[in-house]
Amino acid sequence: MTIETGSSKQRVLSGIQPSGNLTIGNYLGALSQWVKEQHRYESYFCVVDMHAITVPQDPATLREKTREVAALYIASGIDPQVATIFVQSHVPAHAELAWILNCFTPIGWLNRMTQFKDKAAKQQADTVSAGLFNYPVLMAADILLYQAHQVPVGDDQRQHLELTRDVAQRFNYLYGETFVVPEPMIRETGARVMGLDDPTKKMSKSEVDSQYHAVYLLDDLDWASKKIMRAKTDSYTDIRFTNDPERAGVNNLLEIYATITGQPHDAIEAHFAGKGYGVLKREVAEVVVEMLRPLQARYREITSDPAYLDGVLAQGAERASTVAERTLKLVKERVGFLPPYRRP
Ligand code: AQP
Repeated sequence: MTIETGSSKQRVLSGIQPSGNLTIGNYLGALSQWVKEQHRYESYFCVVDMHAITVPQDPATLREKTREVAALYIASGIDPQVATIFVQSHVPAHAELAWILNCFTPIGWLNRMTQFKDKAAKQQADTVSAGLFNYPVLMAADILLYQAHQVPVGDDQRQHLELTRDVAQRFNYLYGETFVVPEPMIRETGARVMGLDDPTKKMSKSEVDSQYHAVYLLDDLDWASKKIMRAKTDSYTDIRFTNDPERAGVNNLLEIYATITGQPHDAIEAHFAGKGYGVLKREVAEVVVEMLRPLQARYREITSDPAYLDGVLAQGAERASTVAERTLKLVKERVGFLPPYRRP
């Protein structure tokens, strides 16, 4: 049986947490793919503030970052007339479905999640929240509510996507076809941009120990360039793509260059043959800066009119709720909840 979505296009859903400053990793791994695919799919892009509170957040900063991330979606090229942009907490169906799915997700599945282990390890054991543990179930709810066929994410989200598929299949097996089982859409280059200060670690917006870790989308352009010029490399001299962990820094710079320029690996290696790391860094810095320049100009334009963003988010919440509530209603019927109470 195919699940009726009421659209001739397949659906896409993805989101980013407003848990810090968006990095070029978020852009290259996720956002740039969303922009590319928005016309091909019926797309839903949310700012996942409910995910963000799985680790401590300052309320005023969370509000500010939620708007900033939404504006960055538009500045990156998501057209709110084409795709639905919304804030997760504006659509209560996410929390409701997450609870129901929690009741169908074995703890053993969640115990295997590496992101939980990594994030829990950064906190004092007695402060790690149940929300952080259940994060992948909320993510499953986000995706399954919209009957998304494809989920464009970076490589770090692969395991959560697998869990989403498992949860959907389990529910479908128990109650009959209810959810589309989604596929990950993970790009070949740029799916895992590494830290500039430590290329063995993923570039992450919440990694704030070193000021040289990441380039942020709203960084001053000279400062962004300086960070790339200081990126960790190695003591070899040749410039080529490699899996050698000792050379992860150079490989990371080449991957960033390849993702932005779209050039094939052999052409890039030929271009840099015989050149030094200084040239590599300078040219990577140039392409990053030229990518950020128009994005930042659009961001300034969007944020100069707060009412415009309010309107986009209000319209997005309306559109998203309509779709989400349809799925939630079906799920509630399937599990045996009474129909909604109506005032006599
Ligand atoms: N370094 C990266 N390379 C490629 N893609 C990345 N993504 C994140 N980092 C990289 C992708 O960006 C999207 C947003 O992710 P998220 O905000 O939901 O959380 P995350 O995956 O945990 O990303 P961060 O930046 O590391 O956030 P924090 O530090 O708050 O946990 C996802 O599609 C992700 O794959």
